[in-house]
Amino acid sequence: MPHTTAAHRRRASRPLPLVAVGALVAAAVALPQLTPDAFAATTLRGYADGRGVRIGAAVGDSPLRSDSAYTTALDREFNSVTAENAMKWDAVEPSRGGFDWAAADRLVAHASAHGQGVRGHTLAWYAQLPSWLKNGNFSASELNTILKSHIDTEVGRYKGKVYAWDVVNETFNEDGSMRGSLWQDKLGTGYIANALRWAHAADPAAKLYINDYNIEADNAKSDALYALAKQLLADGVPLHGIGFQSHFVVGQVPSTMKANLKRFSDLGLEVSVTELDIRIPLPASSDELAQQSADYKTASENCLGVARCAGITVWGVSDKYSWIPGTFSGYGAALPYNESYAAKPAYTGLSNGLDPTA
Ligand code: 9MR
Repeated sequence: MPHTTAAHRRRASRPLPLVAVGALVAAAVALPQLTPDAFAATTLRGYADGRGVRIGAAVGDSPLRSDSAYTTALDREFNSVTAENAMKWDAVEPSRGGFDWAAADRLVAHASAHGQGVRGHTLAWYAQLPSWLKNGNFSASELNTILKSHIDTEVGRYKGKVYAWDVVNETFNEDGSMRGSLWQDKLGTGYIANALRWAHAADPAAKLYINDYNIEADNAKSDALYALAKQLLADGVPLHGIGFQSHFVVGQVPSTMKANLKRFSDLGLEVSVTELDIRIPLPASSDELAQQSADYKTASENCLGVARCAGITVWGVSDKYSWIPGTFSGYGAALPYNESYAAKPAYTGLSNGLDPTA
């Protein structure tokens, strides 16, 4: 998607009236083709296109296949998608060397049909590992081979179709120490540089990210990530971006978020909000929904106000399928659409965050 050119920005920020569009399409073979990203400026993706950034949503395979209200909202509003689960290790390589691409391919095909980019999620993570891998008791050298082969195969398969990969996910504890995981415990911190190098070799054009939660504020965890990122860059490792998941509680967008994202951007790295949702204790009051709207605006502006912000992804489209109630008992209502696909105040907050004139 040509989302950064000045010509594109001009085209997308001033959409033609429908009558004029019709006349153009009828009259002109030689005029530039209308592209799928020329969406009404008043949709989220219209605003994002106008700014040359991504507005994404995490997509579940089940609603993608079965819920047309879901796909209607997804395709109207978002110019980027992330596989909520379909590209994780347990989904893709359920047995050693035995790959199942069905759900991941479905999402990539859907994205391509709807003018959406794909964020790849995720390659080296402690969770959602298949049991053959978790319980295999592999030596360090075997594990190294297994990780390389998984990355070669998955990144290679989607070469040119995934614009950014969360290569490494959730690798720190809250106090900034390295989190124990299959990879960390057996391979040491060096697995991170290796994973990034292997991913880069498999798709040199994809932007490669380290992604984590509770790193939005300036704190011990983000300090540790900052030090690691700086070291990786000094070592010439192909790290291109930091993903700030941004799973927030209503009223608690960290006050240091923008300055914190800026320090990573100042290293020359892209910054992206990758999993934004803002949970509310249920039932949500109208005051809380209004606060959530303000929080969506603040969180998106905290990224978009930083030079190298590449975009914002929300972790789901509607409250109907959000992971929040299943994990945080008593909380929910975290996304821009409610369970019946009515836009909530949060939608307006996000939209205003993307609209440079709001
Ligand atoms: O939303 C995902 C949920 O459907 C899965 O059950 C869960 C399993 O770990 O993972 C969720 O997505 C996580 C993401 O991959 C990484 N950051 C935290 C997200 C929420 O748990």
